[in-house]
Amino acid sequence: MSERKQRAEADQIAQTVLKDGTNTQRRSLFVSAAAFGAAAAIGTGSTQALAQAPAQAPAQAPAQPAPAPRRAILKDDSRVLNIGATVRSGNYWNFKTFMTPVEEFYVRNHYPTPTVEQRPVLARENWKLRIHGTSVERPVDLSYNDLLAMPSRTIIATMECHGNGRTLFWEQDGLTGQEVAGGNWVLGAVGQAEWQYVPMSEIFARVGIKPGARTVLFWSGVDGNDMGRPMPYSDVASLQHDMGVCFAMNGNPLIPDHGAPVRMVVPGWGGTASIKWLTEIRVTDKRVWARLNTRGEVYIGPSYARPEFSADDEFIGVTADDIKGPMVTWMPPKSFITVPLVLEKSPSVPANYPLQRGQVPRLSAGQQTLRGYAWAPQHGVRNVEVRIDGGAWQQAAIRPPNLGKYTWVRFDVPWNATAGQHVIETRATDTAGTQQPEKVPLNTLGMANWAIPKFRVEVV
Ligand SMILES: Nc1nc2c(c(=O)[nH]1)N[C@H]1C(S)=C(S)[C@@H](COP(=O)(O)O)O[C@H]1N2
Ligand SMILES: [Mo]
Repeated sequence: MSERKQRAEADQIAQTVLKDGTNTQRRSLFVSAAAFGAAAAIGTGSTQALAQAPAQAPAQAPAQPAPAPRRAILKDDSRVLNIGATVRSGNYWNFKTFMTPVEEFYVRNHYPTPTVEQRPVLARENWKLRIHGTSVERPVDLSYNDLLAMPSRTIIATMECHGNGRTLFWEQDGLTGQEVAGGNWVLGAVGQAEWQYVPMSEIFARVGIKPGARTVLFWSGVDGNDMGRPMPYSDVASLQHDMGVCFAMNGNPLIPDHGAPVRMVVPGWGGTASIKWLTEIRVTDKRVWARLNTRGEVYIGPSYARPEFSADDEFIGVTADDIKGPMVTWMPPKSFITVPLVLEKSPSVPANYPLQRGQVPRLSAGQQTLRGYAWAPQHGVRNVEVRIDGGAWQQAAIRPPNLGKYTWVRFDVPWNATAGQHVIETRATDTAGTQQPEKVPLNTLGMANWAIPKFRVEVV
């Protein structure tokens, strides 16, 4: 199936999901009753329309019951934001906990979540992980039970989509909305979980790696035939204890939306490296190019050099012409307060966003505590600062725990809010001294925008 056809199919599924009305109920302190009522009314109308459909079916309807509408994402929509066909954002303005519950964790799929019914290979008893390649001494096929019998570790780490914060390009950089394409995550394509995994060090020890390995290709091929990510062997080797083949999230087996039965987890790197529905790891002495390191999840723009390639490289479903820019690796330091960003210029406003286009969230006047999250997965958060209306930066208090790199911290800062419009900014600095900048260079896929976010509020 062509990419365009697949996208059209995904959009159609999303329409069904939107119409089923389950995703419209959202409570927020910030939303006026009128706005909320309008959203709920749309949902109710559609639900009734669907409920009446069977009664209008002709008498000679086929004996086969109509199949239930297929859902692109299986998790309940009540605790996530529906921003597109196969994508759900976390409702970051509602985040309170250090660990993100699985139900509130963002989902980023390029295709609908594959189920065991559609893809029997995903059943635990059928699942196999093939580990092979020119740089592997002893190729193996691991079953699910073989994997669980291997030594495993757990790590607490954030996972963040490369496109998280794309909204900041539209809202802050004075763009027309044409320059940057992609989903409107606002700031919620990030969450923190405890991942249980068999480290790459164990995998490598099991199969033996020959000298001269250059690339480790993590491949699914289950949800779409271009879903796999090559990683330089040197990066995998340096992360070999911290990244691995993951089978549990927050203490429970993975659910389908998060890659059941088995996915990769590469802490600190943009989410794409953490390939879901994993079936194959191939280690090779060649450089490898696929969709997710050529024209997807890469920095494309005047500030970014197109990577070098050679005729000897391996191309999977792409050609040298598809190589558009360097792939995103580590996610940069970022921060937010738990207030929904005003969406004014963004090309789209998610259907169940708590604010309508241009609507400014309201806070009551008086003593407030502004709360937020900051993360800097490569080196860990050193400090977080907040400033109001362009005034002096003030240190926020970082609330324990702070587990260092890979994890986020929660912070808070007191504010005596006076009536009127205000702008609140947050800035994280990591332990290497890297600080969120005022602006980041444009890239056309809107990757990794880590500029200081500006939260507009109206105090009444
Ligand atoms: N097979 C497969 N793996 C995938 C993807 C996908 O579409 N297919 N999306 C990637 C992207 S872009 C991200 S951000 C993470 C998201 O993981 P999550 O949905 O569990 O939050 O999965 C990655 N792994
Ligand atoms: Mo992503």
